[in-house]
Amino acid sequence: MKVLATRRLPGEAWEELGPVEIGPVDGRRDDVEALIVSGDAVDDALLDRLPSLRLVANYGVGYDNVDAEACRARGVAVTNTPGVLDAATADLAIALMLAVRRRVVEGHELVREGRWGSSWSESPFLGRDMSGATLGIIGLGRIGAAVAKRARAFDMRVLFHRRAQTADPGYRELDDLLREADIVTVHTPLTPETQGLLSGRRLALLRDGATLVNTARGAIVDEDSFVAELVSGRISAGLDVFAHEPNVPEVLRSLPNVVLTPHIGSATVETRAAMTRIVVDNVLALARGEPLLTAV
Ligand code: 8YV
Repeated sequence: MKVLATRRLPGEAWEELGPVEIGPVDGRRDDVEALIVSGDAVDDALLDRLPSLRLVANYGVGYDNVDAEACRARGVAVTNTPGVLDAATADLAIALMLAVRRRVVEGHELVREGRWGSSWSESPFLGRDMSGATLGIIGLGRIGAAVAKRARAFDMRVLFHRRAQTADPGYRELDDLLREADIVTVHTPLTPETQGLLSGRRLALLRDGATLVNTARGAIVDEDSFVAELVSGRISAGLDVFAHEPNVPEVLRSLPNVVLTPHIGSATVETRAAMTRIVVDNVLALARGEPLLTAV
């Protein structure tokens, strides 16, 4: 079975696939039956060029890059990598909260640049406590729940919003959650429903001094309005994802109230190896005519 991957994936499991062609989909390919993508776009135009395709194995839990409806219409299965990256992504969300609230990166730059002695007396580098802060989690799936668990260890007050209302005392309507939280963290998938969910109107509901952390997808937030709020200095942010990766709005790069990382939520040796394991097992299942492990 011909397998094409847009890149080689890390981890021992990869070898079990045997020969895999690595590279972009160039021109029409009649032979390719399984395509492994890492966030690359899979749309009708690409599917047209792969008439024998039976599986798109996405290296990631979010599969907004794949037109799943177009795949379904052609009988092409789609798989993702759920479950194994919850802890790593939740850890990064917490790391970004700490980095922003405790001004870790600003402090790091000050020390590195030899400005500690001269400027410390003017600015005692006061941050804000995590302990006792109110955390608002948008999307309480596997990753959101892993963040909630960590937040409780920090003695935070945890509120959440999710699509389905519940009687849980921590549940809030989205607008209320934005008004009430000191820190808001985003953990929904990007879908037509969540695109632009954090609109300019909603961002304006955030309290002065609030922090927004996004390790989900950039397009869930209206980036232009968000940048304007950050430039004003009214709120702060920890961002691992952006609307047009790898492009980051230029102005964000110089703001002291923003910590930026390059989409590394799942980027640990252990987690990426576990993601590769799922991709490989799905491709092997297809080759053996067995049920796929994580079809979406
Ligand atoms: C990326 C992710 O997919 O799982 C997701 O949804 O965003 C990440 O794990 C990964 O970086 C590969 O592109």
